[in-house]
Amino acid sequence: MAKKTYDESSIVILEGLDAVRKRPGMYIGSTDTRGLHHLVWEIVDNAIDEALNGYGNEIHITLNADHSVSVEDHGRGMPVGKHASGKSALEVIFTVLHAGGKFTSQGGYQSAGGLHGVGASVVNALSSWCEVQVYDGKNKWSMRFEDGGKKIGKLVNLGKTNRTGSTVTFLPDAKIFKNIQFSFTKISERAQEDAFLLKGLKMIVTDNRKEKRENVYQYENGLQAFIEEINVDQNAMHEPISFNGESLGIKIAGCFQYTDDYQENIFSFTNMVRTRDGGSHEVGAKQAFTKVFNEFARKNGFLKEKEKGFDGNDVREGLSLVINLTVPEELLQFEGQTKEKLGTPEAKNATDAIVSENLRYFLEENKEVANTLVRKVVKAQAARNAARKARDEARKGKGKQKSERVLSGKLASAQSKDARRKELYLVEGDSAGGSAKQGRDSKYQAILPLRGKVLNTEKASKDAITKNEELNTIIHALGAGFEESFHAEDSNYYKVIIMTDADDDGAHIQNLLLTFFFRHMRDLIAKHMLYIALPPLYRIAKGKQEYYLYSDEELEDKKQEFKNGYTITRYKGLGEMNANQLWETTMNPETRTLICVTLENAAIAEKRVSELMGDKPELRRSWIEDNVVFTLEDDYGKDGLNG
Ligand code: TTJ
Repeated sequence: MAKKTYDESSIVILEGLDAVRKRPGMYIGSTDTRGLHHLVWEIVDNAIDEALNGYGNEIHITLNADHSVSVEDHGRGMPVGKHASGKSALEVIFTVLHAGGKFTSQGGYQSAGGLHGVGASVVNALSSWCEVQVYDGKNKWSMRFEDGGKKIGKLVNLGKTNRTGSTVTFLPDAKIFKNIQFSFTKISERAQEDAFLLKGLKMIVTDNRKEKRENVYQYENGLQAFIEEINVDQNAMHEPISFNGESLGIKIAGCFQYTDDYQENIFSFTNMVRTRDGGSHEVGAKQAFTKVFNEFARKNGFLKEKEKGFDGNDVREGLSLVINLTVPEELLQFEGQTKEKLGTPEAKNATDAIVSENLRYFLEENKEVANTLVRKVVKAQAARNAARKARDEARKGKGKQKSERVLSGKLASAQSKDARRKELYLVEGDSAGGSAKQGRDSKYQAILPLRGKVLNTEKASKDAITKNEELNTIIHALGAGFEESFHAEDSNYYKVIIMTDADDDGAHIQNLLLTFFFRHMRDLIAKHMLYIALPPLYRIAKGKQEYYLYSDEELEDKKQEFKNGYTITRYKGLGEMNANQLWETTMNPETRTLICVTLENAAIAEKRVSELMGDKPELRRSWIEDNVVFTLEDDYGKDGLNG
């Protein structure tokens, strides 16, 4: 192949859009609901960028009745002029894969921060159709693509206009995405987050699919509004404290507030993009909190000279903190597989400096609040020391008798000592529990059958929880502590798998268990150690062929394929499968499908847990759908499962 040199300003990966369709996961991570929403973020980020540059402060996101989505901004309008290639710039934006860059009026690609997505062309490639409208203040232009980005007609002039802006509408391709239902809640939350971060930005999210709904977000002091939202159901210990500053060329804005809870909520952003995996700015902020609290405690006699200082975890119990950095292009650096971790080394000291200065000032100026906060930190430190001591003793064997007594009976434990490979199955009902015990890989898989309903921990006291037989067994089986002393890495099992029937009762049990883990062992979810097993809904057989099917769509497909002469078994519950079938379909790591439970937005999700426990099953179901992100353990594994 002939070597070519590319001008830095126009890095173009010369691949067709079909490459995106062949391996969508490479571009958008997955083809589950997370991947589906990634398409929306991609388009919205472009509109936000324009607002961030000062052009237009209103963005509409509309879920249309035909399941397409429209994003409209009031910016300058995407460029429609001829590009060097002879095509219109608009066509290039939607049909050429760019190395992450953004189109500039000069016709090159501007690096938009490394974190920004993959470009509008990827969205186009994964859509059944995609339509673009541009208003440039003189003319209205339009262009349409179908079937994965194939241009239909030319750039069309639709007449005169004096408005400016861009609108993109697309319908995700149902051949690529298993489910093309957008979540109004998820999109609203993201839009609200953008409005929190960009002062004055108005985000309007409209759902026109069934009953019309609309959310409008706009804030003058967004970071404070963000903190208030996070802490809405908590007892705040003081007013939210907002701060701003600049250090080492980096602008830092933030807000924090302590509640009497033990949970720590840190949200960090860089140039408007969420840095989910933290990075140097979070390290700097944490460093500042630890340092300033220790300083203050020593200065004011809360810590004696010889006493050991607080560690970071003590200081951050009950802290809600949001920081938003504006980092100049030349300093920007992201790390990690998903590039959601800030790498910029300067951001650490810069954030430390600004946070320290403001926190110090706050503590000095509000002595009474400061004293209450330090006393809370002292308590956290004492609790942590006590918990560590108890764990050490339990390991040395002192606590062993007790936990063995508790564990006797129902739990069938696994033989291996390698916690990282061990799995704990929580199984609905004694009969499925029995099959699971027979069918399992007893070296690595432990089984705990759950009888009847699980305790609703939303309303239960700590005492009631530890007295509850099932929950107590879970706590002791994991052996990693409880509530503030819970440490996922100490767990005896690195996968906890909830296995219930695929019916309403099963969904209810899932909910109760999720609530328990969410409230009392949240770290297990944060560390991606909690899973839901997906048992098949049907078995279809024809002659010697047999398939297990996990959805109605899969069943329809198979029926079409077989045409006739097949038999279908509908599984109403796990109990209808024998031990062997249960192993093959739901427990064998080679063939099973697990859904990993992750927290998209822990704080906002927590708010919903309270709402959902109002005992309305519909609410519960939609809470789970909207707030807990179910990611398949291996998104591509499943495709090969039935074929
Ligand atoms: C580029 O330089 C000329 C003026 O406009 C600049 C630009 O790219 N603006 C722009 C892009 N505004 N809005 C977009 C945009 C909006 C949506 C909804 C989707 C996409 C892919 C881009």
